[in-house]
Amino acid sequence: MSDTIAAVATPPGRGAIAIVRASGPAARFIANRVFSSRRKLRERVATTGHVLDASGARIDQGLALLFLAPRSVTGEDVLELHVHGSPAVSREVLTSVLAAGARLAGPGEFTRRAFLAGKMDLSAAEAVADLIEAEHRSAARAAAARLSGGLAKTVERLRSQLSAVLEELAASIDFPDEVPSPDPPTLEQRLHAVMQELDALARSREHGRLVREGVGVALVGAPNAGKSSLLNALLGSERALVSELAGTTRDTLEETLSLGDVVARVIDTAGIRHVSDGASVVEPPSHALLEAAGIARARAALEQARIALVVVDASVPLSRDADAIIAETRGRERVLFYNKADLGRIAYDARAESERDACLGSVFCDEDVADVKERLRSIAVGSETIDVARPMLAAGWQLDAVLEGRRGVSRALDTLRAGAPVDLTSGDLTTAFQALGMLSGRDASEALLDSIFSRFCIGK
Ligand SMILES: Nc1nc2c(ncn2[C@@H]2O[C@H](COP(=O)(O)OP(=O)(O)OP(=O)(O)O)[C@@H](O)[C@H]2O)c(=O)[nH]1
Ligand SMILES: [Mg+2]
Repeated sequence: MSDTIAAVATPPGRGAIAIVRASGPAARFIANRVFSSRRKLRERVATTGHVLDASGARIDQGLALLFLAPRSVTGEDVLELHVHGSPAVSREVLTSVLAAGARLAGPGEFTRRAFLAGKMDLSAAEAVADLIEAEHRSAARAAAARLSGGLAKTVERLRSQLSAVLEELAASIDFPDEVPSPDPPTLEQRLHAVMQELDALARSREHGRLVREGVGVALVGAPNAGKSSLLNALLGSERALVSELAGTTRDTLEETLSLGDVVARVIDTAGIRHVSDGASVVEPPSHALLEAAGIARARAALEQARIALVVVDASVPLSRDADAIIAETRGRERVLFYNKADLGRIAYDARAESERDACLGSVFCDEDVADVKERLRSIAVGSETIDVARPMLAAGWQLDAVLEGRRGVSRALDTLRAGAPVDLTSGDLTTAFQALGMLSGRDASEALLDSIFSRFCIGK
């Protein structure tokens, strides 16, 4: 890692300031080349001066900050140039820094260097990516909790419990006369406790995923059932176009709805009906193609979403199209909302025995809308509450590592329960110990590092 990387660290566009950052052994040299000031640059002191281009001409007035290794984010020498927040200025400053000997950083390369320098563990690095991407508050809080190492601490505690067992086993093998081998029932208890914690961590993956990604909800139903009206009522704003004409919604429309501790990504869709039945519901007939395209999107959204929010017009007898969608979503996680109760409840009263999950209401009634929200939440989260401050697994690779660790411990337990000598467990326990090391990055492979850091933007 002998080269020096540089990038614009602030988001693209205009702002009060832009920061161009360089990290690596040439940072100090670059500072002398591209920054002129009356005072000499001192470590960790903001110095005013001018940023110069390769020919020595002034680009902008600004601040320079120098952090010397190892006291910097990356553990290397780091130069920060704070200039005026115009895209043209930051580009020119970056060009000048590159001309002075840096190369353009790849995505996440600053954070990767911080990780490699031991400034943060891998879960924390991943949490930085999440924090940047977090679109709502609880995701940001969960990422912040991981950044502070909640997960890593839990994992390290489990690892030290395993390593204590491994040391006792090794000692009893090496010095059989002095050190007695661990007592099997006690060992079994200790391993069982570790396994339970691993189980809890594995289960937290679902919550972690929920908080991070939200839950997908597809709003589907026959044309004119009131899907878009329901979306608006849920959001409390007139987001989607609503009209008394069937076929108002053509394209899918995604909005984020807060359900308390998690968010739903609700997709409003075009009314689904059998287009082959005859003319399009909207004229002229050439629009039939558009309608068909809208229905195809609605179907795709329904397929991808975890929860189906099916809206049925309760005030009229059940249409064939509504019936088909109800049948199609049976057995899935869904909320079946019979709407327009203010106008009548014919379809609701005639509903099939199998539709015990159905609810009746109107989008115009706040309580009914709140009830739909509560049903969505309880399907998404279940009866548990999500504690975002508890360590949660946020990525598939983390779950893989926990499961691999769990398998090792479980095999060791099998060995003990079969009455085999205790030292036969040490191979499996070593595997478990190493697998858990992946979580803090101690034993992470290059490929894993690549996939994590590629999620970052350049400059991070
Ligand atoms: N009386 C009454 N009218 C409703 C209710 N919900 C929706 N509507 C009306 O039903 C009509 C259709 O509503 P939309 O929300 O556009 O229906 P949609 O399912 O999105 O329709 P498409 O996008 O065409 O598939 C509008 O005139 C709404 O005002 C309700 O609970 N009661
Ligand atoms: Mg609509």
